[in-house]
Amino acid sequence: MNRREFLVAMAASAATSTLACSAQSMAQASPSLTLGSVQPQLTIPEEFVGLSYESAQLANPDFFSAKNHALIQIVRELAPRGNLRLGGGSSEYTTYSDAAPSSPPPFEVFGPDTSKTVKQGTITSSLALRNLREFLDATNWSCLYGLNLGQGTVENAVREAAAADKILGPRLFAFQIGNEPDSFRRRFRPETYGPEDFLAEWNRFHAAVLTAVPQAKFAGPDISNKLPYLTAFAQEARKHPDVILLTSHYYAMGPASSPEATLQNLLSPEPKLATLKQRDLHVIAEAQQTAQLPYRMSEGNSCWDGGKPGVSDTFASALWCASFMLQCAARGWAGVNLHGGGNGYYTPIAGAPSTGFTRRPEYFGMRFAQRFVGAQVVAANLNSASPLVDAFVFKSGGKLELALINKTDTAFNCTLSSGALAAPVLVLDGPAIDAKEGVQLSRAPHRHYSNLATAAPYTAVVFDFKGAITTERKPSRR
Ligand code: BDP
Repeated sequence: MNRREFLVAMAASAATSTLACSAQSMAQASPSLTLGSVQPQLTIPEEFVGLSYESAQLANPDFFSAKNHALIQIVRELAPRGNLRLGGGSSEYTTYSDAAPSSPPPFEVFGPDTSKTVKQGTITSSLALRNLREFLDATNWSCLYGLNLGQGTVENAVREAAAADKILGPRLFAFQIGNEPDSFRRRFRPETYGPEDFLAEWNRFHAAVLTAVPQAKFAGPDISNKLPYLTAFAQEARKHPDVILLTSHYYAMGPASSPEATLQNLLSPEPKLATLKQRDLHVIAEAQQTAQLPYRMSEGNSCWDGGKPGVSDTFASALWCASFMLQCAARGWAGVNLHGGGNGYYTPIAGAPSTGFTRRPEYFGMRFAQRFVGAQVVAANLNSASPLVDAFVFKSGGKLELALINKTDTAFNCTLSSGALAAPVLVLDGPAIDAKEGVQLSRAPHRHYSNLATAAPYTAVVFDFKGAITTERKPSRR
């Protein structure tokens, strides 16, 4: 922390450690927000926001293409920079060909991919890669590119990697080898398949790709939920300077058919069916430590097996998404790729070139998180509040901002002490928690500073702080 950051941190902590919040419920002890110091090492990276699509979507070269103006517009509006991850279940069924497509695309859009989707035989062509490059240039996004390990040959992976490297150029962030290899067992591999077997295969593909593309960079292991694979991969990554990122997936609930995959569960602090439990988060931190690498949640969403209607496509998913993404940011994760495609229930962007595209509720939750890109995390602890209210504090351009996410049906009031004043600047709201339309992210109607910060029922609000917090000075350490 440099001197300036130290001063801001001290000002923040001295002036706001006594921020007192009070809920409307008189029965409850008055909630309080305690701030610690600014964490300059936790700066939200420029490409924090990400989308994830099925590799099979590349079988239609017109989808990710400069011609798809509507999608370009919507992606640019989501984030001026971001990361597009290509992979998913379908990536284990695709092959690559340098030849021009000999027949029309098998579909216009692909997705959602569920356990029942027919994924056989999609082909990624060099035309699709050239169009993808133009799409990435137009959106200013990078690409995390998945190769087929489950059912593909090493020769085909090498051809595909060489073409992707040449065509995508600087837009290619890294390759991933295999999608959810921890689920290969009893699907593409025998009963006994485990992390060591995966690493042996990964090494074979990795070495072959490097022979053809010596400058290639890699991320992984892109697992579903079996963390021993991440631990083993992190050990292996130490040997390979070209591995630049650790990745795994997260679904808050699933499968979609489970009666427990409900809207209320999605909003709870730890959904019962979550594929990654909070008690296991330390395994990710340890893997990062072992490999000395950043970590990215490279695929995930509200509910696996394609999402749940009435949950994944509602305003609840927007509040979940805003809260989840900011939690990931506060942990120092490099980014989050929300999975989607087609007209799936959980896709943040739905539609097709021929019908146009729509912004689903979750899209606005992502934009809420995007607002804090570039900001530094400020340690914050909301005590005695409902577990359904989250508070995050960030420092950006010398100013502090508070994000309050109220996932309850009652208003949440936060009284600020020490002369601090806050004004709402941005509000994420919707007509009802289960509304599928009408979700919006808009400027707060009145930028009025007061010592009371209020988040209406089911809203996420960004507040700007002023007053004692930014004016207080500490003596210099010189
Ligand atoms: C993941 C797959 C992805 C699916 C998703 C789901 O990687 O392709 O779309 O599950 O079931 O395991 O929704």
